[in-house]
Amino acid sequence: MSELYSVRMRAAQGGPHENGGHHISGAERIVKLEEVGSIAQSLAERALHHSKGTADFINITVDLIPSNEITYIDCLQVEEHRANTIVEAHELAIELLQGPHITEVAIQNAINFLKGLDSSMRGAMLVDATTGKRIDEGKRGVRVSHMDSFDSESLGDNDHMREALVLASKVQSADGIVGELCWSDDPDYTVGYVACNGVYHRIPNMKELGSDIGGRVFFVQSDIDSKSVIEYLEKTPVLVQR
Ligand code: PML
Ligand code: MG
Repeated sequence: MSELYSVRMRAAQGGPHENGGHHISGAERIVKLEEVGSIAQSLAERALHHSKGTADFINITVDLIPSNEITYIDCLQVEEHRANTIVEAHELAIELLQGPHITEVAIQNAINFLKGLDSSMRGAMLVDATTGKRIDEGKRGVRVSHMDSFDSESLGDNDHMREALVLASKVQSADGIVGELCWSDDPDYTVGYVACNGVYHRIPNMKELGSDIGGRVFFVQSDIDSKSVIEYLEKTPVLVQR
């Protein structure tokens, strides 16, 4: 088998993220050597033609993944839902996530944390699934990385959905994570999702059209070893199979 490479792009406006630049776009793939050049180019193009604005900082990182370091996981099942208003969408999100592992207060808090952001975070918040308290520190959040799908193209031509499904599958495969809530920070994209119990539930109208505030919350069990979970989410190379 030929070697695989992780190709990751992050883009910002007003300088690099680490100097306070505003996050525009981030995306990544795991591909064969022959595809590295064309994928790097298409990721750069995306950062330069984005609904959140034109990036003035783009970082593309490429590194080899030794094949024995890759973890293979299953893709979540997809279920499509309807909701006519934001209120309906959030009620549905609560209904779907609530259960033995996640309390209603935790979900309500998570919705309020996302709504209350004054600018989007690059990473996700971690919220205790029982108490609803936020347990990650600082403004960066947990940045899930080093993942792709085996047959990325067959997941369809909606980049938002394909990438979110891959990311959500990795997140749900982590020990101690029991659910996720997400809506996009892209102003023209209002479909969001919740993930739990092996299912990716797509929900329309999760936020106002035109809003550039969005993000992710991961619901975690109280006794989680957050250091090793974060290490898995950010660093372990994962390929999602269907
Ligand atoms: C994002 O763009 O950051 C999140 C995308 C959510 C995708 C929801 C879907 O269409 O399934
Ligand atoms: Mg985005």
